[in-house]
Amino acid sequence: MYSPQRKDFVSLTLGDQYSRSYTNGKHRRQSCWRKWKQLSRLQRSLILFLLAFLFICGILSYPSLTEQWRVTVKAVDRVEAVREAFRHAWKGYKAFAWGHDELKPISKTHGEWFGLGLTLIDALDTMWILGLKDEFAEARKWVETELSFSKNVDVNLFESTIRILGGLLSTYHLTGDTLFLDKAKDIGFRLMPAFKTPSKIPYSDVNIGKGTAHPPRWTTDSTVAEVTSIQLEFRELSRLTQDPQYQNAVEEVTRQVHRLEGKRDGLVPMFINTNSGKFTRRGAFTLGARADSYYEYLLKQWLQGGKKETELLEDYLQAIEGVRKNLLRQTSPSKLTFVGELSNGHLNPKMDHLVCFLPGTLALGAHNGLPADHMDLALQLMETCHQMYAQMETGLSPEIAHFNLQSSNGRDIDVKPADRHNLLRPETVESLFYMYRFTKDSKYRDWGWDILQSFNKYTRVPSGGYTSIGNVRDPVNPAPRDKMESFFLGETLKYLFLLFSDDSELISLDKYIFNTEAHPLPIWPSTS
Ligand code: DMJ
Repeated sequence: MYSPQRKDFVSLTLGDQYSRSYTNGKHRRQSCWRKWKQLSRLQRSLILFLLAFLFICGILSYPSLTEQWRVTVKAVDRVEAVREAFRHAWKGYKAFAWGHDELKPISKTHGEWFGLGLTLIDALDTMWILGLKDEFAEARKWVETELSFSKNVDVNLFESTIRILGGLLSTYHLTGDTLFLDKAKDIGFRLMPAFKTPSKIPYSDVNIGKGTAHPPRWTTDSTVAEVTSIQLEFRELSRLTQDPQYQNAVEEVTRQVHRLEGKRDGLVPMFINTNSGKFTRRGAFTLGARADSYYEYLLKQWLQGGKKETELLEDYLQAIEGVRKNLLRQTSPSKLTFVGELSNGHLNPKMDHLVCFLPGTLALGAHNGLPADHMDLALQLMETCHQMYAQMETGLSPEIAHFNLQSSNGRDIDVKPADRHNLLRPETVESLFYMYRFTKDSKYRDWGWDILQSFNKYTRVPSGGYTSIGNVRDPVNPAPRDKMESFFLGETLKYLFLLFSDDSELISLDKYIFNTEAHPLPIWPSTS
């Protein structure tokens, strides 16, 4: 008797609750309907209009919300794809070239240039920026225990400054680890004999063990880009060490080049003599090899020093006008803007891939208050550099492109057989990074993504590493060259990562300038 009673009680109670809420709901609906009927026709129309408006807003914002979500997911995927590419490159370097200058990924061995672990040092700050802690820790250990500059080796002043000194200084800034500053001081000091020349324009080569320097065997000339693109690093070394000798040496070069005869509307020749201090082999002007970073460092030194050194700015502005006046042309049929080369008054319609640093540099200048038409030019040149990739069968740019100026039919871009190689260079992705940071136009990310995919398709070596290739026009046989340049890790992958990263405070362009090897150095605080 007990259980049924309890059961009845429960079912009754529930039934009562349900019936109460049911009648309540019904009652509420009836009273709502009554209230609605009591409203005037105008009031009812207004409410209906408002509801319809909210409904349409919801429908319209749905795609943009989903698009935003899609973009975020895509950015995360792309950032991860760069990390994966770095790990793959590092795997090859670790397995076959650990502690050596360069990986030869096909033959699974290494190449030596200076014998100083160039790839490892060039890649230090990239690992830090990509958040690859384990890889960074093992590389740091190598620097601590194995890296010695007390070696009887000849190194190129420019290359070791931008890659080794620059790499160590930026890693010191990012990590605060004084191991890297000590190593930077050591190599900086050992490079100083290069400046002991009759003119104080440095020699190209230094023996860092013996403390002697010399020009290349066949000439007493140095390359203009080389002697004018070591300033950011040596100036920073002086600031950190409070020892002015480094800054004094490189600024003497800047002063002399500023005054020199033989420029054309601010454009510099490619060679300078270490005895006379004068330009030689005058009459040839390019923004490519042997002159490129002269222009880059004018702007970046001006920024590094807090926009006070007006001669640097004047030289930069004059040079960009010189580019417009002497070197700028448009192709046929598509009107691509490019920077040609001038040789004894004759315009040669060719452009090195190296010139693709220029859109990024122009955009950086415009971001810092230089004329808006610098940005216009940056936009046009960026398109051309993109086309240098997009029009090739592998999606990778050749080392040098020739452009069509004839109005008759033809392709805008032609590549000579000897220029079809790709060395995994960074300049285009470098500029894409600047352009994206300043415009937020997602097409720059998409172009960078296409490039990364082409690197993965045509230059990735299964056992680890990436290789430069000999023919960007042949997707069936791109002709691997068996060499991974240190700048692929130091620059190319770093700029791709920063291009895809949504964190624009990660190496803010208002706080850092990148040296020409993509090593970020701080813009000096105004008290420096
Ligand atoms: C790098 O060593 C530097 O970017 C330099 O300014 C030019 N050449 C290579 C990359 O292409």
